[in-house]
Amino acid sequence: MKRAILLLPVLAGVFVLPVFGGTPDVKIVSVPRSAALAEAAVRLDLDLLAEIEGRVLIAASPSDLRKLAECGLQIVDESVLFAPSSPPASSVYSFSPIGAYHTYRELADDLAALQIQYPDLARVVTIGTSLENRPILALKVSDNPGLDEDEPAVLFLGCHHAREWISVEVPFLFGRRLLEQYASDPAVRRLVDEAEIWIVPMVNPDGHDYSVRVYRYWRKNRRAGEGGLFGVDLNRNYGKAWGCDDEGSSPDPASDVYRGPASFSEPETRAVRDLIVSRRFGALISFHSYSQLLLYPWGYTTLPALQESLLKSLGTRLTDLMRAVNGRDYVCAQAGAALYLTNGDTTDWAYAATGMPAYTIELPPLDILGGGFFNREEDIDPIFQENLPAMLALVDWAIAHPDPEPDPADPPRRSGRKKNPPGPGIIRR
Ligand code: 0X9
Ligand code: CA
Ligand code: ZN
Repeated sequence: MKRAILLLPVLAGVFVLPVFGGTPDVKIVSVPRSAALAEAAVRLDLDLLAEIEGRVLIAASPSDLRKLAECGLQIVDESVLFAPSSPPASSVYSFSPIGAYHTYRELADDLAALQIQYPDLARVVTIGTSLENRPILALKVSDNPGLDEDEPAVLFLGCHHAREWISVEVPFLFGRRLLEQYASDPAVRRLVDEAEIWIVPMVNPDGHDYSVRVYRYWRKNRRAGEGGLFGVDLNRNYGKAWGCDDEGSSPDPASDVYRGPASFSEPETRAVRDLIVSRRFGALISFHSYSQLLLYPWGYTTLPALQESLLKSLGTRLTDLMRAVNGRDYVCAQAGAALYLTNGDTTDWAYAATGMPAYTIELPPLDILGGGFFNREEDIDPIFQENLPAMLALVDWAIAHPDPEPDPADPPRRSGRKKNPPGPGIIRR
């Protein structure tokens, strides 16, 4: 029979997962690594895909499955990891191509609906236009949203990376939640009254659309380059230590971490930059997925930022709040020291430019076995709920600390260190 064309190469700890083009009767399963499996793999000519944390992923036909069961191997069905989430039952009536997740169009419609429903609290603002001419939309939540009030602003960003769909939903749900609770929850009302809360759920609409319609694992934007190469990694295109080495980003347009020809070469990063410099921002979270981390600057060096102790203590408070909701552990750490080096990332630039605490949250799951970039639709709400108290606490913190000073420190480039030490989760970009 024809084998599933699913490859899962593990390259220096970087997972690259091509689209699942398998035959429908092939299941992705995992079994524990064992001598019995090794023997069966040779005898049955099994299609072994990868080994992760002691379990071996296999593309198995029905007859493979039967034979594995005969060998007494404990089989876990992992198919859900590799299937795009299916639309919920309700979408039979109103079809949505990616179920509970937002397409760009659905996001634009839902944001517009929020402004109509809450005209005294919500404004949809176009902060820029993507390469393919999609408005990059922000939801501003504040009392007097039509005015620029002299209040600390807090920024929540989602979807620099196209395939990280959950990172759209968490900031969007936060905005909706603030609006829904304003009338009934005095704590929410105080935050909305005393701050301006800015939410950009989809920084990279072109990439997201491509991920929805063409290739689920697309990461970058859709910049067309020579020779049919596409895409700049928007989280390598910001202006702090941009391109300072080729370890934290790549000059090669074919690379998934291509930094672009210059800092802020892309309209999507310029839109975020222009928003940030346009008013007094006091804190920022940029959502990504996956691996349950809360990361703070610097990402381009292992050396600590001048405000390391604040970044760490505030960050740890946030992860404590997150853990308390569902018991799910998020690790708080310096990005460049704990994960891998990057240069040109959002939070390094935002922190350098303004002095505000700027965090990257890597949402669940913890690893590829938990689903990688495919969070089940039923997990969207729990993931949002566990991030909610941290988001509220950060707004509260910004109100109490209204005047961040830019960090003048520009640590000397790069301490002598080994390449890409293993971080707390699976290392992948
Ligand atoms: O590599 C990134 O841009 C982020 N991870 S992701 O898997 N979502 O692509 C992490 C950026 C955090 N910064 C550093 N690790 N330096
Ligand atoms: Ca306000
Ligand atoms: Zn990301």
